[in-house]
Amino acid sequence: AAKDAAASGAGAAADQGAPTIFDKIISKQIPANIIYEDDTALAFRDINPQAPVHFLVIPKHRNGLTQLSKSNEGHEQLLGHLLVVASKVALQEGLSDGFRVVINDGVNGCQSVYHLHLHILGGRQLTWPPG
Ligand code: IU
Repeated sequence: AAKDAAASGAGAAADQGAPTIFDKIISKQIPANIIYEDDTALAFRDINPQAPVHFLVIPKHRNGLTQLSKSNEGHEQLLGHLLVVASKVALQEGLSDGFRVVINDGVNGCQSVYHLHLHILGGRQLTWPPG
């Protein structure tokens, strides 16, 4: 349903919150190191990497998902797709020994860009717990 809404153009109207820099990355107004793209998702390298491999997976149409805590049942297909893309691209990036997927939500989660995004980190032994 989320995909259909995005394809029909309803996504833009459904989006809440101000545009972010990710909109300009999606529209290619500003360059990013894009490593995967399909109809609904985009993956690009994080500009400030925290691991040898650090990329973001984002929905092309935000569909109200400024952050994960705005999600509802209507987002299930999109959220599932983003996780599958994260895994596929992680393997494409050589992370066969493992990796981490992070979603920062809100102020306490240290979210800085209010367009839902998954961080995928790998290429070294990560530690736990995170900061
Ligand atoms: P956060 O979860 O909202 O804190 O993560 C935002 C990420 O977006 C952060 O890791 C930034 O380095 C990254 N980023 C980017 O890759 N390109 C940009 O133009 C901007 C932020 I602004």
